[in-house]
Amino acid sequence: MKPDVNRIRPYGDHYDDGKMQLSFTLPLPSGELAREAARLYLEKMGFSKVQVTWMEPMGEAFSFFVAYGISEHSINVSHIRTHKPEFPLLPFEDLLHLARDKIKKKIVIVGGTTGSDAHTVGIDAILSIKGVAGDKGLEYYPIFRVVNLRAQVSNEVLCAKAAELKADAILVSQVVTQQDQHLNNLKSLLKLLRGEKGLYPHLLKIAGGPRMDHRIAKSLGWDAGFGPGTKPSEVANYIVHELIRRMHGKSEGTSGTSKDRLEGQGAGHTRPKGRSLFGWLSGRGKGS
Ligand code: B12
Repeated sequence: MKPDVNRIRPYGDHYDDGKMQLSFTLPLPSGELAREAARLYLEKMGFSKVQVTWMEPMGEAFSFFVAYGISEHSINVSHIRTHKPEFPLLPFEDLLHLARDKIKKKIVIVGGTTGSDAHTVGIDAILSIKGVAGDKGLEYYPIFRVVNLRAQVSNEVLCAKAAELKADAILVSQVVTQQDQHLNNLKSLLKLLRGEKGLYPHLLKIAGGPRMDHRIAKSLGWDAGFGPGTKPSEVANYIVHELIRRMHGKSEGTSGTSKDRLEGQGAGHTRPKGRSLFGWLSGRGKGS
């Protein structure tokens, strides 16, 4: 069966039936009243033929439900624009070669999980040498100097460390999302970074976490966002290509014309004429 891209609906028991599984919690003790409230709530949302198939007490005052219902809505996917940073995925050796050729210095990366968030596994998967799923972390790449500040790092400390070490990229993990604390935290960190004088104008600001994606990160003013299943090699490639693009105007092997790549990055970030790339990067070049 070839789906009609102008009119995509969920698949439950059979093609195009619109049937969906939902799970949610209501602040009501388990019982017939709670079950009926769950059913009516889903009907109010527009679902038909609602079946509440599972109800379980969550303490005395709450109930958890699993339910099925049919949605009449469809979505036209022919005009949907996806949000992912675009860059070529080079093999390890090729990436090292490109970075050495074009950047000519170690790329300094400062990372951590910020705010009160204590989760370190995600940031370690990206930064530490062991990596994740057989994909080595950024510490394994000789082109990077990685400083992992681990978890519960305050925004002030991260910002100061990035300035002190002349970071080329900061990598922030946010796992706890209750009350949107991840979004608020990333917003305040960005504000701090914008006010910090000692940072490179080309500094890459990269956010990640299980409920993060490129669209969310960009909407907060960050350069890129990476979500579940991210491999360190993807992040390594993004960093190298994007730094080269900012320094040379475009990345090797890419058109550098994707809208994403052009948003929010002014020409002021390009290396001044007559100044060596290394000099400009390290702030030691003519006229720095
Ligand atoms: C392990 C764990 C813990 C451990 C953490 C140990 C440690 N040293 O990290 C401990 C027990 C300490 C813990 C504590 C808490 N936890 Co916890 N924890 C988990 C658990 C089970 C696994 C998280 C994990 O390690 N995932 C594996 C990593 C590899 O995945 P990842 O983080 O998504 O990372 C990948 C990508 O997202 C991405 N990525 C992540 N970060 C970054 C950063 C960058 C820059 C980039 C590029 C990519 C990237 O790349 C990674 C690799 O692919 C999850 C549930 C779950 N199954 O996911 C709950 C979970 C995250 N915890 C949760 C909660 C609520 C808590 C507590 C608040 C509980 C409590 N009431 O005390 C506390 C938090 C305390 C605090 N101050 O932060 C909730 C979060 C809910 C929410 N959305 O807000 C979860 C989802 C559990 C749940 N279902 O309720 N937790």
